[in-house]
Amino acid sequence: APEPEETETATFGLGCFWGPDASFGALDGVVRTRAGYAGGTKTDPTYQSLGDHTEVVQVAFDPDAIGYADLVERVFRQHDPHSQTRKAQYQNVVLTETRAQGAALAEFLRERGLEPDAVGTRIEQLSRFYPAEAYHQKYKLRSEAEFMDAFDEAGYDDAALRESPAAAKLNGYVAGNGSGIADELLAAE
Ligand code: MHO
Repeated sequence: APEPEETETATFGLGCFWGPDASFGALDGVVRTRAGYAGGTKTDPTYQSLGDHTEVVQVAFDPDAIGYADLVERVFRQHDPHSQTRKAQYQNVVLTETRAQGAALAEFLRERGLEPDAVGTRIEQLSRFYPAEAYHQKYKLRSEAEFMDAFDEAGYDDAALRESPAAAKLNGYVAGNGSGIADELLAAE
């Protein structure tokens, strides 16, 4: 399928980033995913030295194919907004990147009767996103030697794999999130 000319990014944390990397990567309209760290103040966090940051996934999506509100819907289906974990690393967080995203999120919460002050979910503006180490990107896909060989043979390095729309879909697929891949493949036929 041809890549959309314009994508928008959305960033959120739902515990260990391996899972949402795969489940959101599988969605139709999600073009790319990046596992990373955000929401804290430490400069240049790493997995071993995370500081006050949270594991997050940043998805690049085609706004003509899937809306920010659809993504938010799924974020709130995948966690309980009435609880939160103590450890910053695994907190549920929505990090808005634009005023429009902030407004769409506020609208979603209002419709659900969720008072922003009463929900456990952190809701903040994204200040900076730090991509995680290569071995955390497309984590599930990395254990599939035959798929990884195919990317190697096609000349993909770690950064290319992280940014690859095909890798995002396959990562979702091998993790058991099938939906997006059939449509993508059929569209390419
Ligand atoms: N408990 C998980 C967390 C990994 S995730 C990148 C594990 O170590 O297998 O935080």
